[in-house]
Amino acid sequence: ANIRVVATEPFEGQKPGTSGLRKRVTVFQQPRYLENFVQSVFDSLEGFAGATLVVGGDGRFHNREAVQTILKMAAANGFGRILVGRGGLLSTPAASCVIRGRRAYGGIILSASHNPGGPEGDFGIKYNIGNGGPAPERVTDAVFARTQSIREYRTLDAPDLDLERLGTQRFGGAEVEVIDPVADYRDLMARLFDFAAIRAAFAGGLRLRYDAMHAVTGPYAKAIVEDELGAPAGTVVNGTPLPDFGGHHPDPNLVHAKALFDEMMGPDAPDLGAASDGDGDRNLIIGRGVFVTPSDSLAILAANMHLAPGYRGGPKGIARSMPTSRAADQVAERLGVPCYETPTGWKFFGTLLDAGLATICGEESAGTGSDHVREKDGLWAVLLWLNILAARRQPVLGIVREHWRAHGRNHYARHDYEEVDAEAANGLMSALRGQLGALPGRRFGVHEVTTADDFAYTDPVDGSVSERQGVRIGFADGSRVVYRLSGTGTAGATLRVYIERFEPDPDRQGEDTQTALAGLAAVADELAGIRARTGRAEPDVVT
Ligand code: VG1
Ligand code: CO
Repeated sequence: ANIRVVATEPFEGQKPGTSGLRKRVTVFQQPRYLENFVQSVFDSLEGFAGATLVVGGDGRFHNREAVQTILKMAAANGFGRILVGRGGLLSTPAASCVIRGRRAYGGIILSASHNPGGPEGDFGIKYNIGNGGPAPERVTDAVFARTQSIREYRTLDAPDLDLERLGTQRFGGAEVEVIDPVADYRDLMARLFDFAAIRAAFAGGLRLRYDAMHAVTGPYAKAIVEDELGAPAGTVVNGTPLPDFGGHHPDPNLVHAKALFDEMMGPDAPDLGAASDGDGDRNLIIGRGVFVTPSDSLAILAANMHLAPGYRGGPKGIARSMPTSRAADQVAERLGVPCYETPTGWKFFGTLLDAGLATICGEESAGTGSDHVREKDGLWAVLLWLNILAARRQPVLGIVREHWRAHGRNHYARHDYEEVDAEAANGLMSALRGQLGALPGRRFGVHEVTTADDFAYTDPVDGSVSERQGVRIGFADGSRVVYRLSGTGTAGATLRVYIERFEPDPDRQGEDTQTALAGLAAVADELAGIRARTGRAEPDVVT
């Protein structure tokens, strides 16, 4: 096969966001668009000649075409060995697991996560470094700079590779190995969790419903939960990955996983309901009759993870993204371990995990993970919950209530205003930033502002600084409202408003979250002028 150098010109807007470059499929289908980005990644890296690259994606529309393009470019750019999941599939956490376990130089993951797929849907690509985690900002900044000056890319003149045939094939100057996308990951899970105890729990009647949302986790969940742990066939629903996710949003929240929610609130609800997103890094947890907010799930997992063999000593530290509720902080305090507050996006957890400062990390957006990989991991969170249920032999509701009683309850909700006019959204944020100095001391009904700032983060390990990560307003009673704009959307702007109120009194912890937060939500609107500036009376999604 011959290496071909192809002339190209820069495309505008190839700037990676919270998690890689995400655009409409039609944007990625433009000739040279994907090639430019991939070549810009390779141009920003050093010393990978002969090294190993991992490639895989969530199976969405355009995944196969993109995988073929990347294999040819990786071979032409001098990688010695490329590992690709069969069919071009790898969940995001499995890709992280393979990069680490096989000591690869890095990996390319194709996904737009929870965004819809199909010809009219979204596509995405991101680069992960050798620790298995998303490239830090210094790398993504270099890639973006390169996309603005790129003039040529390198590819292989070769027929498409057979992605269904397991094993090694020669490909230009490189070797491509098609791997089972599940095997490495399943082995890792078996080392972390008490599979025998979970198996016994299933045999004793424990019931799980796992909604894979026609996304990438189907094969993983079936192999592990049904085949390995003995849950009855049919435990995993929507288990076949489809290029358009069956026409749904593969977003595991109460809106898009409504059927699961209804089942869990119904008369014949199983013990645990779970779902994961397009690329398998998010998790939704619902107990019989109780939705567990992702922030609470993080806290409860942190408080109970010592029950799993892989985490016997409990966490060395806990990390959460800034907008995530402070439920995890209560656990850290109780355990006497540090709690880190990072900007939104998993890339900020990497240094803490590498340095052994944190064992478990989480985000309010249904992301939880640990130092076993360097991505959030949806199925991992479900298995940890199963391990805890098997060890404690208590219903989810009981575990949640006990947790609140011991640590207090953090009522929490996120209000999303989607596809807002970008100018209006930016105007809202700059107006907020403009009044930060004047806010402390102001009263909104019973709520008095005590602190107001724009979150800036200094990484405690490498000292890198990330500014303007979201506006935080703190109130006298410990409540909090956070505002930020999404970095993963592909159309207009998405305003996210995060609302949190701490309730220490066990007699009042049963209150409905929306009721408990209604007053603060009104303050959040008044403070930022959401209605007035965006013309929206209601959020599109509340999670
Ligand atoms: C969102 C979430 C963030 C998450 C990111 C990627 O980002 O808020 O917590 O890390 O998606 O998740 P943003 O910038 O839109 O708020 V995934 O599962 O889409 O890779
Ligand atoms: Co995801």
